[in-house]
Amino acid sequence: MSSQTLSAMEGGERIVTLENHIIDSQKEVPGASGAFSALLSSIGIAGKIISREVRRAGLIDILGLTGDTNVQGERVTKLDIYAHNLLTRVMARCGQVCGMASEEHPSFLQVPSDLERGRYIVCFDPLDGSSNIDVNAAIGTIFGIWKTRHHPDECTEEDVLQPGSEIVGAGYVIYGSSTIFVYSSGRGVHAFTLDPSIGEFLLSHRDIKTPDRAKIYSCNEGNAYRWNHEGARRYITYLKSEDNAAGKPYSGRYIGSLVADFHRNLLDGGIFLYPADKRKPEGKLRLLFEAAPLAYICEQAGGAASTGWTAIRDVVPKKLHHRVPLIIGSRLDVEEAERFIQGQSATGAPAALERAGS
Ligand code: AHM
Ligand code: MG
Repeated sequence: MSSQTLSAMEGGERIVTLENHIIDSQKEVPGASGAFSALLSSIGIAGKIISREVRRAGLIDILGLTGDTNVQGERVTKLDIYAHNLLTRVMARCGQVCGMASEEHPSFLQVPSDLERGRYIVCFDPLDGSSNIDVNAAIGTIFGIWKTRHHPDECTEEDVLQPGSEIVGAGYVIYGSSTIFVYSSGRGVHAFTLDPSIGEFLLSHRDIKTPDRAKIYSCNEGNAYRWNHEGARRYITYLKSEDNAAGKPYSGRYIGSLVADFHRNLLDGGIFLYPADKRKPEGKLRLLFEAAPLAYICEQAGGAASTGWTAIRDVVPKKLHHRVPLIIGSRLDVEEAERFIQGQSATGAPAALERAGS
């Protein structure tokens, strides 16, 4: 063998595709049938197709895709409905799912009886942050996977109404400067960047751990005057001061696209807040489609997620479109935010005492 060939074999890392990774992870689960792996792979394929469509979104005006019919005379739909239809079709036909729920659909969707049904339930937000498409900001697809409690043929809406603590896998695909697929099935959080030239998601971030302490806070501060809890306002004021636990003001970063805000905070350390407010006393974000899947990912990476009072994983959905206040990100910051919201100071003392002493 020539020395040239030998040096080509040395150095560098193994290139791991999403598919390889899913199969390798399956080998670590004794008795795994491959059903879960097949389901994840199907979501990966849907993510690639949605990515392709999102990449063309800027051409909408030029190609005339905003109407019902494009220049080729083909019927077209808005991107979030396109993503919903695609995911629904892919999930229904992958053979591993018995029922699903989507942020874009009011009711539970059972896989038709003429298709093969599996034991998994999938909840998804097909295109989160879709109001940002027109300004070319990052958007994403969020998904959470649960198991049905019944026989696949008897799965009903009740099977979807499970708390985050019962999730068996979750993830998201972010359509940003790159398309990245992030998932966890309880063995860490891993991210795969799409190489569009070969059409493969390649492992780019192995076993992501989020910092315990944030550098960034993300919230729609324009809503602060109508947040229901004075503690939430006090918390943000505290973050902007030099007297906070970090000893310097946090940076504010808010895209208004949950997946994008979450992804940045996951990698760099950050806290995202969407507190209850007077217009939305129950919160804005949906438990099954947004909060519970991202809480699962965040906890797997060492972070935390809370309503301000309760861990997101413990909230039992009362209906498909159940909404919750969401505080998610670096663990120490989420715990501190909870203390403020519950009327305690950052050190755990009641707010009234702190005010009296100041
Ligand atoms: P969507 O699922 O309809 O896109 O709405 C959810 C989005 C999140 O991505 C984002 O965090 C939030 O709504 C932004 O809300 P606001 O514009 O009120 O700040
Ligand atoms: Mg959404």
